[in-house]
Amino acid sequence: MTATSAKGQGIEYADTASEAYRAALRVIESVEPRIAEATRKELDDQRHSLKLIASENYASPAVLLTMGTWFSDKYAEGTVGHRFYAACQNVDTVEALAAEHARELFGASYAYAQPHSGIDANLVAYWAILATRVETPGLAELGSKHINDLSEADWETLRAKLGNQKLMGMSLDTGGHLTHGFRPNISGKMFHQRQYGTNPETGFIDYDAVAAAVREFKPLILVAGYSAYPRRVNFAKMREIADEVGATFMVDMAHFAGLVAGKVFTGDEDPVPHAHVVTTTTHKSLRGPRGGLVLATEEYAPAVDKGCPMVLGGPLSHVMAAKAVALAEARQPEFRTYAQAVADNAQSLADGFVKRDASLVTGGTDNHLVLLDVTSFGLTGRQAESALLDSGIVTNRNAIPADPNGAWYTSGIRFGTPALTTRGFGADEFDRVAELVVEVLSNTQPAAGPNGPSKAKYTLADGTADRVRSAAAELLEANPLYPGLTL
Ligand code: DSN
Repeated sequence: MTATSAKGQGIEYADTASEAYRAALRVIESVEPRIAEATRKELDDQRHSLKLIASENYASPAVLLTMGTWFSDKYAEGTVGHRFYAACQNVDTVEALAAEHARELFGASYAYAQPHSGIDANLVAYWAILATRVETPGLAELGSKHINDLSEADWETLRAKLGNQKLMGMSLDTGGHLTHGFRPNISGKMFHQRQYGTNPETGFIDYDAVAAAVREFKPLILVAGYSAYPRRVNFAKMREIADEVGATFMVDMAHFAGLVAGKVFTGDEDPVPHAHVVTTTTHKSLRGPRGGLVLATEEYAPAVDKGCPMVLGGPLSHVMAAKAVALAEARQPEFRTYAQAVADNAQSLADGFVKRDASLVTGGTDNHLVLLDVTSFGLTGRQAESALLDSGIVTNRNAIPADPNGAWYTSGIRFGTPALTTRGFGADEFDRVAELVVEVLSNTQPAAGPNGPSKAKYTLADGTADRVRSAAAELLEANPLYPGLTL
């Protein structure tokens, strides 16, 4: 087994990794023992719970160890070969390698490895699009080459133009992300925004309805991508829709980048050949360190390359190094096996729910996530999430389309298969997971708080949590996390 296999992480060098972590924890302990203790406990907690959060995974020891180095100490604002600080030759090596692996893995002409997170990646992308589509032509119109040469009045004119652009993305309650134009997020404040949703009957994207909305609104940027939509997207169709109004087409593939890397999503479902700009995180289905990445066509590359210091603070070189390692892992043939297993397992989880009469948004899945409507159990998402957690099942509550309980309490639970697939869970184990989830939710009742009805309080029938925890323990012991790693 290697670090990139579908089952298990880092068995080959478990002894070496164990020695490294034991030594590191001794060093940490000598300064702040409570941090060493929390670090040990976190591994123990992760080992002993069913991690079903769709946006989480387990990075390999190689990826994790790469982050703990002196690259953290180096400032390197700017980009490869063009830094605002001296002595960045080794950071240049790291950043160039991360970008090279990303380009090769995704077949992109340009990759930017600096974003610290998905939100940062999206901000870099938005500003790169604004720079390319609004600032550069605006400067030319004003007869200037650089914004510093503009008069106060001309600068105000250009600033007003930059702040007067339109963005359209998928609404949060139908599965989009808050950075796709949700008003409380900066994206909803920076742009005039409108959102497209899904068909209220089916829960699927209705491309004709999206096209009609885009034709009417005429956004500068059309965003596709999702955090909680359990279906694939036809990016070729979305690009056609964007082209009709001259919109820049951007895809946020943070959730499903691993399925793109692993060639589960190909052709019209692969965003890279269709989008002008693609953003992602590196830690979800892609199984790397926490961080972001931007891919772009030649047209947008020069502006994306200015992401730091335009939008980003100094690059996290230690994390870029770990991105390079993770992307190298994802280029191995084993990663395709893993990605296919992630999708197959989601199918098995969804089937497991459906055959036990649980209600799923869109009736199923064809990606890595499943969205369960818990109103059929008489619960809010918040109550369901807490009862599952009591039983050792870690999930997150999530809005469902037109959610009657809003974005805080919600009416859904989102499940994802990337993490447990890394541990080695297969179709049978995911069917058992569905059974355990249904057992918990069937034994959970809403309860009143001291001031009356509550969307958070619940009672769990006696014995349920212990019974489910011990059933989960059997699955977890058969599929250990970081097997052989001892602290
Ligand atoms: N927080 C991520 C998720 O859970 O989907 C997206 O930002």
